[in-house]
Amino acid sequence: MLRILVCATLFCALTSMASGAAGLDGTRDASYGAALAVQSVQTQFGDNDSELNAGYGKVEGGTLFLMLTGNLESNFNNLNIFFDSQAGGQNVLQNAANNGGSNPENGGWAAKHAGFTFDTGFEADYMLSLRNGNFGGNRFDIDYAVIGGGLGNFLTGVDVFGGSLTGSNASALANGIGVAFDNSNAAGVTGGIGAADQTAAQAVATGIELAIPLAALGNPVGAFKVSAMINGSNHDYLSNQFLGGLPAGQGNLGGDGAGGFNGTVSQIDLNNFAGNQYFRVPGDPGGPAPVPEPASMLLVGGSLAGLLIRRRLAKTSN
Ligand SMILES: [Ca+2]
Ligand SMILES: [Ca+2]
Ligand SMILES: [Ca+2]
Repeated sequence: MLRILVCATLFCALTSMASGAAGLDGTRDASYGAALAVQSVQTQFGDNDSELNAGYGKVEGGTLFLMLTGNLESNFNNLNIFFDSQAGGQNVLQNAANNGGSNPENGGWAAKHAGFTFDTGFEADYMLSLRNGNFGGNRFDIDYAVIGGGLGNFLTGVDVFGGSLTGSNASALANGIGVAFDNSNAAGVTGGIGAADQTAAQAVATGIELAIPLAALGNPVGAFKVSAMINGSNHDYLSNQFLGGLPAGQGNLGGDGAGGFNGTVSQIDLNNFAGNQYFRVPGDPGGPAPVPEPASMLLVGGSLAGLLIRRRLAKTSN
């Protein structure tokens, strides 16, 4: 009887973990807790058009919920989010596999990034690219790419909100990634290149929200890293909106790091800009305990058996 009760309790714990998902609606709810990254520089890509105010993340029931508050202009500017969630990967991004590198060819991003360098310690494994605009009607598109995965190793979700720039779709991509976009922010950071008002940035509650099954990120165990940035529609002109942020005083990077256009972002080396242009997402920040590893499961089993034996001993000694 005791054994059945214990199993039922374990089952309840496991199922409550799986059902802890927040509503995917583009609004930051309280369960995200404190920001993991806060914008450090005003936007030079359009106040309330293209701005990243702060980044939030939590892992629940095997899904990463990632919230980037702010706006994404409806001109097909790309919000590119890179994940360093596995050992290895590319600190220096390579070209597409059909052009001498190892990356998927979706959206032509890899050819524009060949040579782009992240801060030391960030080795990208996966990428999401999100954009919205009007081309044959309003649409919001999302791409997923496996960095170093070779030709064709990507997924594309086209017009995932059904004729709308904003909305929510819990299965926007075939691997179960969901996305929501609320573009209503009219506050947060302002236009310019000065220091961001970080209090205002943290007050913003709307923007891009993603639900990403950890399997789509290689099933990372523990904390992993995210680098988010807004690029132009052709992946060849970087804004100054990154998370983690660029230093105050920094304008758009463009293609040459100083706002100039040269057709690619290949020359950009984030080591040349103070601070880490990435942030860490805890594996399970303040949430329920992760599913035990097999070794600790044995320990639990062992101690339960011990408990049963002790109770039997206690009974017989009565
Ligand atoms: Ca703003
Ligand atoms: Ca990596
Ligand atoms: Ca840096």
